[in-house]
Amino acid sequence: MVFRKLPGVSASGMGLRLSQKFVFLLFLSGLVTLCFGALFFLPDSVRLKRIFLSKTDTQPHLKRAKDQEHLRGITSGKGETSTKLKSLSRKPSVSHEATEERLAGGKAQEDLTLFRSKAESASERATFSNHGASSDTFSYNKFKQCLLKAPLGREQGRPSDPRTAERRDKVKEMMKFAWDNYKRYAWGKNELRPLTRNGHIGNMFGGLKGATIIDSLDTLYIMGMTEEYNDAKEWVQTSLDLNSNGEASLFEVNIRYVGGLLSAYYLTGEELFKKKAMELGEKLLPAFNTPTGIPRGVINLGSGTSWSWGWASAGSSILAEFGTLHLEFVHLSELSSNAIYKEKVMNIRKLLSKIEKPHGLYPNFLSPVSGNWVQHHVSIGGLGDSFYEYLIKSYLMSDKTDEEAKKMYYSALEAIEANLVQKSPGGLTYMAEWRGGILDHKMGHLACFSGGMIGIGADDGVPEKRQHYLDLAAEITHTCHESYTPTKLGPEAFRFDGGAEATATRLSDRYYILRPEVIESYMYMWRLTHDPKYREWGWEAVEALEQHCRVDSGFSGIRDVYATTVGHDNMQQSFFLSETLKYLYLLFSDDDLLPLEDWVFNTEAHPLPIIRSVPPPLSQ
Ligand code: DMJ
Repeated sequence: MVFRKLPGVSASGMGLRLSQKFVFLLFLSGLVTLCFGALFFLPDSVRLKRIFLSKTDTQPHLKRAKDQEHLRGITSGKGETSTKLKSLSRKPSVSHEATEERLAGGKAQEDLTLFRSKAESASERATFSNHGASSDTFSYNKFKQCLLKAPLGREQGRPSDPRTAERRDKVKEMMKFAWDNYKRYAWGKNELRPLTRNGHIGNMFGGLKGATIIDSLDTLYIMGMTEEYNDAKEWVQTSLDLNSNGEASLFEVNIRYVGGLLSAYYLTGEELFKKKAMELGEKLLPAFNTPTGIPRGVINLGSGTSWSWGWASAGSSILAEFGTLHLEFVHLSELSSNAIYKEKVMNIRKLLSKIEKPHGLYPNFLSPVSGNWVQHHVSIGGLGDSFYEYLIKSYLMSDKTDEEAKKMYYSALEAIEANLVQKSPGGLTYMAEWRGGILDHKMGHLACFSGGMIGIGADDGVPEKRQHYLDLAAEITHTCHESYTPTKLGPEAFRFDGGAEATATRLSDRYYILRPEVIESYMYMWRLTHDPKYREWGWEAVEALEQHCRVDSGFSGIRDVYATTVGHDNMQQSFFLSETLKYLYLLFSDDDLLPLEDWVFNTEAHPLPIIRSVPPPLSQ
């Protein structure tokens, strides 16, 4: 740059003036930067902060170019208002510690309501709503204030009736026994082998380790097992390595790891869990890079390459796998303010909503290339099950705003009732499987979750069918209880033909691998009806687990539920700690421990909060 000499000013004098100006400008820009930077340290409620920092996207680092490209489209404002998720935020900040104490301490709901009524004037509430709809960053504090009740309830849900409290303590002891043995013999591995006293890694999680730890975090937390929870958290901090390079089941990694981490985050507020959930969520995105956006079942977590299961007909994807991502992916978007996750699952939804369905039913196999059904096998058990579960739970988790999910769920249920629901000669209601119009009179243990599912959806059906749905839920749960005999544990599949009434007729169907589905339905039916029989049935299961599955160093599945002397399969499944024991504990707890008004459970029993965009009405 050339400086022209000013009249009466020497070159050195001009240089001096210029450097003074430069120093002044430097000082000024420093001051501006300082003021702007200070905005970050202001509480969320300060208006200046809301004006200047209202669009702080937390865009996670993406490895794959395709996803980066997609993200750029979102963050650059393309379709921003339509894709942006409503935030949970709706209140200006109050003392974080005060709220934490109320909620974590399990104080009663009145406390929280009182706290709200004091803090919120009508105009403030209007502001929260508006703020909630436009804010980009997730505030854990605000999320907690959106809950109707304290997650852990009064006295952590301890029932006042001594017998029930004793039963609950027994379940906690079982959890401690299962956990301690896992810790002692299989720490960091995926599951415990309780007979040989070692760990099992398997090939379902693509080289990820510690499935039992991730699956147990929330169970340990709600049971108040602080020391064990802290050990689990420390392991996540120091040893959970997500940079694995193996072939994983997209479905299993999602429901156990992503679900487990999300739930641990929402319950505890530990940023570590959120960070890990986001990191893992990103690694799952390449599975959706198919011509239709329907993900394939298997993904290499390192390279992002994905493919279909070898056993799935003609390279198809499985309904229960690609249909069981919705809850977790919506929450990934919620936490990251990045719409990509929700878009992926909404795309699946769109295809399934539009596609022609034989008799209104959803077959289990779909081509990720053509988007057509590959064969007409329909089942509420394995291969289909949690797709239906996630429809009604998507509706509930959206605070009953996701009308499309609701419509799809009730139409599917209507088709299931018309085509699959049967009554046995002995009067048992069951769900048969459907193969291109031909019924197979068999029900899998997995299908027994449907008692609970139909139960939680009963109240939102058309008024004239609500009682019918509740009755149907009770009938199915009853049938599943009937299958639990004579060890009081149930087989993998049971039949209703050739004179069979909820019994396994094949040797290969007689095993029990510590599955939760029947107990899951007891838990929901208890919450919905308070019929004491559900607690009694749950207790029968506890006694049977103790008698047949408890071995010296943990719990094991058994090979034949009809044998007088059982053989063990040497596997303590991670879902035993995540689901079976959690549902039993909830069954013997008061309803305010993880109240259904605030939480939905993913298919691995990890509680995820209902997303509220409108503040709940204030109590007087
Ligand atoms: C769990 O991993 C989940 O409940 C899944 O939806 C089905 N199978 C197991 C438990 O049986």
